[in-house]
Amino acid sequence: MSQKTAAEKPLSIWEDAVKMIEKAKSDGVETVWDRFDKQHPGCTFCEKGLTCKNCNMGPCRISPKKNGKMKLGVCGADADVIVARNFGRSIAGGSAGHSDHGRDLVEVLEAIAEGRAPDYKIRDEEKLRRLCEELDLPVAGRTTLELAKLLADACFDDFGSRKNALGFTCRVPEKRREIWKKYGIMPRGIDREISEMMHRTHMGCDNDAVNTILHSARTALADGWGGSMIGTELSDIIFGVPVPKPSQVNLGVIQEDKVNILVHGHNPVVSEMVLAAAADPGMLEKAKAAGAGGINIGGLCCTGNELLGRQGIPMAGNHLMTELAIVTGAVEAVVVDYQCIMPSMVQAAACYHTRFITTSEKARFTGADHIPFDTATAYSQALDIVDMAVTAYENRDAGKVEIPGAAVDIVAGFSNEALVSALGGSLDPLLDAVKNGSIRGFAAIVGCNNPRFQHDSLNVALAKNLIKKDILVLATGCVTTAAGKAGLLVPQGAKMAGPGLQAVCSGLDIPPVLHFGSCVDNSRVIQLCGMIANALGVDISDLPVWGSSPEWYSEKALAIGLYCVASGIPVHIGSAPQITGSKLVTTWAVETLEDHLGAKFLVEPDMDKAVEIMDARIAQKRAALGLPE
Ligand code: XCC
Ligand code: SF4
Repeated sequence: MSQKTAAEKPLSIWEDAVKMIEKAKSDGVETVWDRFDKQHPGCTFCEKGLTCKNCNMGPCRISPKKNGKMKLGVCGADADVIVARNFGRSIAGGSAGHSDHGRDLVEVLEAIAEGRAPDYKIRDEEKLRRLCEELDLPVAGRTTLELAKLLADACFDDFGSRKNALGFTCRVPEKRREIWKKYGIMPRGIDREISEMMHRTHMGCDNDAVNTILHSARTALADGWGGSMIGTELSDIIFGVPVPKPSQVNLGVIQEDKVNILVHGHNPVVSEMVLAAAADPGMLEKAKAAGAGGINIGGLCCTGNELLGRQGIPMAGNHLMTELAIVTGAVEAVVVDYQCIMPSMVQAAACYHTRFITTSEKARFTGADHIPFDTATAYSQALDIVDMAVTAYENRDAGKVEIPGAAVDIVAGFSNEALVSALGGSLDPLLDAVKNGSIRGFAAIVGCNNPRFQHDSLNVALAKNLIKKDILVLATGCVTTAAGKAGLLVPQGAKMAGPGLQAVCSGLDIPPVLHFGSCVDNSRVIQLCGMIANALGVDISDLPVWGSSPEWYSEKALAIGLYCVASGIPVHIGSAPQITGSKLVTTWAVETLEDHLGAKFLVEPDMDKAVEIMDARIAQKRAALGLPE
């Protein structure tokens, strides 16, 4: 966002954000927007994906020569190869993030089974058994803990090199599996695909851009139907399947008279324990003695979404709100695990009494307090964390406290299980609504904020435009907070929807935008698409569905986009990835993929135009299925 646009309109559509951006200025706290202005406009080579740093003959930056031909890198790589390699490495990065998170859950499940994680338990035995059966594991006569071990082993196997297809690809419609086989993109092993992506993009390996793109798709599929799906499913088994429950969003959920602890990151393993420790009678006693009215746990980003969906904690904010939450001056501790945690939060916290506490060896921050979290000693370490927050409360400077905005009511915590049960036990009522046109289609809006855009403006505009067209929206990641603040996560929000969706929402008492969890929970979305496609006897690419990430910023969002496309779900994004330096790769992304995989990317920063295109495709798909408009 240039200085000029910044002067024209506020940096965020939310009053709580705008107030805190002002306060940050007067408190001398630098924010993401300040740094964005200093970085942009940036390097055009990099923006187009035309910089290669993959070896020490370079770095190379290539551009068109006067005669229209492209220069080559020192090794001879052309624009197509360099762009495809860079893109592939981004996909590997995003897939690694989700999947290594998934692996952490497998380790916890195994530790529970072996009695090494006494503070955790299996909260959903039924789902554990159901998954084991689905994966064709020998369940007969086994105890819960034996099943847990069996499932953990099966999931570990999915990370390796011994399989031809990941376990959960059993959920993929037959037609889609055939396409994957035809193009050689059936995901085999999660670590294998990621590692092979790194290998292929080393100097002197995969020098055919299309071939690299196809392996990128395979890597992303290993994320969606592998790492992310394992993360979601195992979290459900250990912490419970999300069911809808009331909660609240925005900075107003921070309570002036309480010890406020914000959990931030992605993995629920630490934050669930912190939530439990915050209810510890000894801690509450200590908080009272310090003059506080209690201990309040609020969420940021996806760890927040994990705990909101399962335990109903309120959400303080999404990605671009994370620094601003500290600026309220009323946060005693920010407890983080990994991913999407701005390094600047250490400095922001240092401007107040806030303790910034890291817990993962994979994500240490210089200057932070580090608690090396171990599932063997989880509860006592969580007590230590809460204790640090309570102690910090005594250092709070009342003069620096300002909590903007009133909390907004939401209903959150949908899952496929919860959806089916809201429908009375089967998907049929939903399918009927799709068939008779009261619901014209589905769109999953995924995550993220990006200071390129006015904060949350695209997320909210897109959601509102879609529901007006009777398109049911599933929200995951950071967009959930935006939808919540806009009043879209309550059944009354259906007033903003078209007549068909309005009727469905009031009949089922559900919001027009369903909180479907964190970013790894996009695995629920592809699973649902698989279920619907199977029920209709078609491929996922035949369904009237879309994915979208209007304000995407992260490699993980890119991986989600690509696994959706490779699964047959077209994906809209608000800004182009760094691939525009290659006409070939760009054309593949926005056109050619459709011919081969039945779905492609749409890049469109204007939400009115985007919805027009999305709507037209939904109409087309409905017609092809013989459904009325
Ligand atoms: Fe990160 Fe998941 Fe994006 Fe939010 S939404 S900015 S990835 S926290 Ni997934
Ligand atoms: Fe340059 Fe080739 Fe090395 Fe990349 S791999 S830095 S293009 S020489």
